[in-house]
Amino acid sequence: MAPMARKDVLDDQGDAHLEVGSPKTSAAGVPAVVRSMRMSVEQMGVVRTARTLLRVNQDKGFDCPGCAWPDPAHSHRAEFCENGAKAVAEEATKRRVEPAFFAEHSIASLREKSDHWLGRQGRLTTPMHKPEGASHYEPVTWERALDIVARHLRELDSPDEAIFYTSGRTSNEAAFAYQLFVREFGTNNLPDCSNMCHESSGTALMETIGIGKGTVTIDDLVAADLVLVVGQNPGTNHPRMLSTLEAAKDNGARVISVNPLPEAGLMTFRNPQTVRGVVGRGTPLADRHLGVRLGGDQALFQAVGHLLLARGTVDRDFIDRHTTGFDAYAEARREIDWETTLLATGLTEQEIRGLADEVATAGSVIVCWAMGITQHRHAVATIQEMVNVLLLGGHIGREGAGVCPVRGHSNVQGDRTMGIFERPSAAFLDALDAEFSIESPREHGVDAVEAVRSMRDGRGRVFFAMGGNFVRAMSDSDVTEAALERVGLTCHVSTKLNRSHTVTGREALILPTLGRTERDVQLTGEQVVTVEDSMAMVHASRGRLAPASDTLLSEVAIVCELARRALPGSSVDWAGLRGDYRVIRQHIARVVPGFERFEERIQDRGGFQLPLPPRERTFTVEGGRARFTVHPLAYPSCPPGRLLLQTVRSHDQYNTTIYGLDDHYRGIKAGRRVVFVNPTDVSELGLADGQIVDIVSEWRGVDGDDALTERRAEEFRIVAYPTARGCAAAYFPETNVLVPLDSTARGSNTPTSKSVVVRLEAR
Ligand SMILES: Nc1nc2c(c(=O)[nH]1)N[C@H]1C(S)=C(S)[C@@H](COP(=O)(O)OP(=O)(O)OC[C@H]3O[C@@H](n4cnc5c(=O)[nH]c(N)nc54)[C@H](O)[C@@H]3O)O[C@H]1N2
Ligand SMILES: Nc1nc2c(c(=O)[nH]1)N[C@H]1C(S)=C(S)[C@@H](COP(=O)(O)OP(=O)(O)OC[C@H]3O[C@@H](n4cnc5c(=O)[nH]c(N)nc54)[C@H](O)[C@@H]3O)O[C@H]1N2
Ligand SMILES: [Mo]
Repeated sequence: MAPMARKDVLDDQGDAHLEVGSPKTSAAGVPAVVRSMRMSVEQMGVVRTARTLLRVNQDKGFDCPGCAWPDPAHSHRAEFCENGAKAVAEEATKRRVEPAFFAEHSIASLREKSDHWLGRQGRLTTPMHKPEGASHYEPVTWERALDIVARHLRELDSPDEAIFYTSGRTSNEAAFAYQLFVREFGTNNLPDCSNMCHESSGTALMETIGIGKGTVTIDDLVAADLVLVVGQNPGTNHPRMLSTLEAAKDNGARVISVNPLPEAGLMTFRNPQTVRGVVGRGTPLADRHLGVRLGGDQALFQAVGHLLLARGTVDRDFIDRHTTGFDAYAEARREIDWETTLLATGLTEQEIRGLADEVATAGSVIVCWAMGITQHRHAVATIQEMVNVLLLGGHIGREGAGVCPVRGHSNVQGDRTMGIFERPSAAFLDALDAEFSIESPREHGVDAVEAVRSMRDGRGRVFFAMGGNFVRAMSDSDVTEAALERVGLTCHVSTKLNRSHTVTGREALILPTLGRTERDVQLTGEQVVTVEDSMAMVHASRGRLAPASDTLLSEVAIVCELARRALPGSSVDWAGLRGDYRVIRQHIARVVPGFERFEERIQDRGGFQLPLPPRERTFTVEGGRARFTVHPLAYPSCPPGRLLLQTVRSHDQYNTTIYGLDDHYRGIKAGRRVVFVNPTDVSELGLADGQIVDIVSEWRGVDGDDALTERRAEEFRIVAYPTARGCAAAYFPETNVLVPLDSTARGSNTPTSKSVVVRLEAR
């Protein structure tokens, strides 16, 4: 294992030039658009920039590869945001990584480079192969590359020795073909980025309301009386959500942010698309900000539940007709231990009562959340407590009310709908088997964490990735890297170079593919793909740009060609699927509920919405009722002298892709190795603002009684910052080395990226 050389990281990340300014109190506005154009023009040139950005989220254009926030239902104006523009520029860049690049750079030398440097090299153009024992990747033909994968798969003792990862940009068509191939091959080993992301939401919602997705639409948000934004930073990660929140506010909604950090986008929003945003002072978005302690949300929502019950402001009719478990819940919430509640939340009783009053008096309430909630040990319980509070007021299946887990990757929700799941339902597999005359395995496969264990322990022998950057995205970087190095073959279908290409099995392949912005031409002509957004709207996406290289194959083509080689006697017409994606959609229409008349319905500009039964108060849980659930109070404990660290995104990154080294809204310039700490904690720890420290994580096992293990991330600069007391924040992926593999959420197995016990060691 070669840990990233510090020197290179310092040179490249320019931390020597790091500047810390004061955090911003408003987001977006003109400077944001100017900044994004600068990056676009640098990567694409002026003409390509204008031509490309005009197509984003447009009729006959492509779906933005940025986030999964939906397009406004009735708007004919294309919405465009700074970070969407960056995501497009990253893909549409004119820079190229050609075979000569790989001849010049050994794999070992690429491994010394930072994520930022790797991404900046440009688009991958040619399939590349690292033969066993070689130090460099060499160009290889598609035929030979796919034969190599097929050979490795054939040589396994069991299909379960292969692992097939998916990131969340893969289209519905590619995802469907991929999971079909994997299941016909004989395994459910389909981990995906969702395992590290919203898995806790899926688990929690499936158990309580019968569907693992959100229940609201954009129109609901605009119609809501009260929107809670909990554990989410939309100013950076879902900038278009701010326009929706602004519309909601114009309509009289109140917005409350619950977050250990006072994130700029929620404090004031300067909408670049309105006159008020450009010349005015912007819209103050959050009416209240609750600076909760990391992991304090379960305690907060239990307290709100208690207060609503005490006031008697509950929707008795809804509870009686549509729920189960109310009596047990009411009994569990009858008493409240204020001391523990205040300790867990870090809030005052007055703040908590204030929140409960708002919920009690609002006619319709929506709770939005993202990684601040899902990446904790008790994430599933926390989400279910939020559901409890909504159920108390009948805030599901009513206009302007419901749950809104805000998804990350632009098609992560669609990939799951298409069957990218290690624990598929029997109904799904039955339908798949009937459609294709195959026999899918019924045994569950591995998720992302189990995939690492499986490779670490020598069971997983082939790692195939449809997109993403697994070694950087996963927790416990050193363990994950060592696991990948044990396998016989690593194979990545990718658009851009990343660190996962440098941490190889004995043999390795990089298969370059089309991005969503590019034209996809197959035998029957130009193809259309589809995606599903965070609100279950499915719509078409048409790539418009010329492909980055003539040699690229689409993800669908790669899957189909691989399947033809790996499954010689297959009953599936793989060439037919590749030649005409409409054929894939016909299959999807017959296998996946809600996709009837698929082809016809994607002709509409806005696409169509998949059925969300809870909107009609139909709950596909036992007894047809939504479930109240009872959970013992949990919150992360942190020994004295230690801090609870969350790992977050800066404004200049997309997950493991580092666009630049600034975090504008948090006042950081030209560097990423910073750790944000409350000023009082800084001085109580005997440290100083600006001091350079190592961050050392301390892990004593799931139950806290194992022997202590430590993990270290070196050379971070302390930035005194108004985060909740006892809490700290630093950027991922640099800090993924600190998150222990076994530290995961109960029930969803999601790494606890927002809750790592650390100490800061002066250097
Ligand atoms: N530009 C850009 N857009 C993106 C991404 C990107 O990297 N860059 N990533 C995409 C993906 S895959 C995803 S999943 C989403 C992620 O979107 P977010 O979830 O917004 O991303 P994070 O940066 O992880 O921010 C977590 C937020 O939760 C808060 N938080 C942390 N812990 C707690 C807690 O215990 N309680 C509460 N109440 N709050 C807490 C943090 O302070 C922070 O504001 O964004 C998507 N969109
Ligand atoms: N510590 C910590 N770790 C985290 C998180 C955290 O908050 N903290 N967040 C987690 C979350 S929410 C997520 S979703 C995961 C993200 O995990 P991943 O999805 O695995 O990671 P990304 O960085 O989004 O993947 C970027 C790579 O995807 C490839 N790519 C981009 N577009 C395409 C495409 O269209 N097709 C193909 N085939 N490849 C493409 C490019 O090669 C690029 O380098 O990370 C997780 N890891
Ligand atoms: Mo995500």
